[in-house]
Amino acid sequence: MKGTDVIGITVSLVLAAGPASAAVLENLALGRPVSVVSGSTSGASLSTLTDGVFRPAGTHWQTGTVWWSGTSVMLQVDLNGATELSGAIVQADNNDTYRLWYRDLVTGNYAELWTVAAVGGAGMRTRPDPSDNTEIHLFAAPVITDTIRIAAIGGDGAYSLSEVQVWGIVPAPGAAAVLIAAGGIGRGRRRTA
Ligand SMILES: [Ca+2]
Ligand SMILES: [Ca+2]
Repeated sequence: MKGTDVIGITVSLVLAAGPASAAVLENLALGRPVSVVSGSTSGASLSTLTDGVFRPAGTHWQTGTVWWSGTSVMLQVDLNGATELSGAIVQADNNDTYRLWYRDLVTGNYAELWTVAAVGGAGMRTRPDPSDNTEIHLFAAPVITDTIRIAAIGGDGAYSLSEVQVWGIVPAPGAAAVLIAAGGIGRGRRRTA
């Protein structure tokens, strides 16, 4: 099958282009547009989720945040093209569980990326490290995507977010084409979520 060899070559190029350990990661969600996929939110503008600004730790969950009730709300961040993501930082109400998904460029489906667990304290708390807004939760493996989604999946029914960051390597002009090819050439292959 001629496709198999092409896929192997493409993956090698992507890995060769950006070893995460040597590269500087940047917040690729910074300034990117946030939209509502389902449900509706109250409070601050959706743009505050990707403005790079955290609320002071312990801020009341409805003060300067995007908040809602129930688990019907799904939010989406457009990353402006295919990019490789290595990790994420989320600031959310402390006593709930949230989840990030990424759009799989091969299948078009959304796959789980990170389940953001509840933490101690009260009010707005950053994950993975409530005491350090710069610590990045690294995914098990980098993913290539152009869109992420986030939702509350459980807790006390009162949910809020104040910052959603996804960290990756800014593609060099030539590397962007390779990333897109990696998603396109594999069309039809299935990945396990
Ligand atoms: Ca913010
Ligand atoms: Ca809550």
